[in-house]
Amino acid sequence: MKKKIVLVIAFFVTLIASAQEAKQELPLQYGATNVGKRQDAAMQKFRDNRLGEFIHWGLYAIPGGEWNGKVYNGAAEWLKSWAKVPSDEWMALMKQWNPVKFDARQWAKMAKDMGVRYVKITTKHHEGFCLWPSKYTKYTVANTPYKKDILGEIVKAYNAEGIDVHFYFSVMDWSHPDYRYDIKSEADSIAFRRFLTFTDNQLKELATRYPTVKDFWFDGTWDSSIKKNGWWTAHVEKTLKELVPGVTINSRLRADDYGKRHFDSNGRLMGDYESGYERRLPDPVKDLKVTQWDWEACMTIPENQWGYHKDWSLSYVKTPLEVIDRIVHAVSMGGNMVVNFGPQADGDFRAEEKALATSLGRWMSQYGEAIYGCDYAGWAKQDWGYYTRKGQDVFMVVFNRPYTKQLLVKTPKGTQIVGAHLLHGGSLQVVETARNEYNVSMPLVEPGEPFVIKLQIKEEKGAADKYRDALT
Ligand code: H79
Repeated sequence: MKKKIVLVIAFFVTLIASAQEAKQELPLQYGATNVGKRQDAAMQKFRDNRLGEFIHWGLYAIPGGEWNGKVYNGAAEWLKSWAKVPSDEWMALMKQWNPVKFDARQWAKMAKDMGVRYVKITTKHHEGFCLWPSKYTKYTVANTPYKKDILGEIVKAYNAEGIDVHFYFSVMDWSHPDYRYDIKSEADSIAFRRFLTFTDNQLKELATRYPTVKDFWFDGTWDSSIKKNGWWTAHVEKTLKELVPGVTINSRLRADDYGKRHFDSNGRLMGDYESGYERRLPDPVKDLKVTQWDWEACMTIPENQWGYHKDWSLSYVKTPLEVIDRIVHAVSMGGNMVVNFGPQADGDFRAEEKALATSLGRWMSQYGEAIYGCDYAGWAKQDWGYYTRKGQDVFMVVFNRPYTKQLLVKTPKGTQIVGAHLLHGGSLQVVETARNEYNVSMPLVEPGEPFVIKLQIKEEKGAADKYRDALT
């Protein structure tokens, strides 16, 4: 009798659960295109690169945050909006676009020395000025005193250094008369259709002129006009993937049938990686859900300046160690980090950025083994810093020195530590203090900077499988 009741209850529980599941699953025409993480070689390369350089370069570098004698503290690339400058007046800056010190090979060398494996360059920011000679607008480098195809030179020089080039592209375009923030009438709808065709043309132009492009990173996609045209974002993703085999696309481009952005109405990531982490990072303990998908964060060196701003004293400027902390933090949670640079109007980098690049390069050349190709380790976070993992190698990146001189490590069930050594240094003592708990001793001579310990581990079969499951 009891057994019967249990069976009946189980039947109804299953029925209710499957009914709920069926209710939750909305049929979508323009939802996610991938099931889980992409595992092809191009995506693997995107992921293994881990560290990128963002470059914001456009007309906004000329005023550098100042308009008619007033300095605006907001992001310099938004100055046109802060100072309410009409488009024709803003575009008159093109007459001053003559970056005589621009040397793409020098930029690429700086990037290489910094240890970045890819660059994300603003082909066109919200202002509408194109760094390539686009056929579809007059607002391009071709119509400036400088004339030359800046983007083409960048692609060539960075590729020659073995650095992947990703294109930043703002859909929102303040220079285009057909752009609409919302669609409120038939006339808006017709104008915005023309705008989407213009954008399609520009994107096809970029994909065909620069076929080595590895990624498109869309921005300026939050307006209602775009949310009401989710079909178009799916169409862009599809078209670019047909034109450029292996190309990766960020989630920020995408809206689904219902205008839901980044994640579709069924909760699935759209595009190939989540790109919502702008100037912020997931919590390393509470937000482990991010390890389920690919993601990329981006950061500024001052609080919020992407384009060149003449006065960096108006906000806090991060130190090289704080930048390195964010890079490691991202990788430890299975993400990439892109560090932003805003070159000057003359084509050179400001002294602070050059100094940061040098510091970053020094650390990456020493400890890059714990960054490139590394992923979330799946071990419980400890106070001394972050874990990263590549295959059987688990790295401890130590940012905080304990007075106890012992670094606590808790391993997952079935995982043993059999050795530890300082990267580029000697072996360190490991003491098992409890089941799955160890003390790894601090090096006798402290490196005086965040350093890396490489652990040798032994895993029972089940433990390794569990780790692999976490990656899929
Ligand atoms: O290119 C850099 C920034 O210029 C750009 N993305 C990075 C990589 C960026 N800045 N802000 N944003 C993206 C999001 C902007 C949101 C806002 Fe608004 C714009 C807040 C206020 C104005 C749009 C309008 C959203 C809310 C109101």
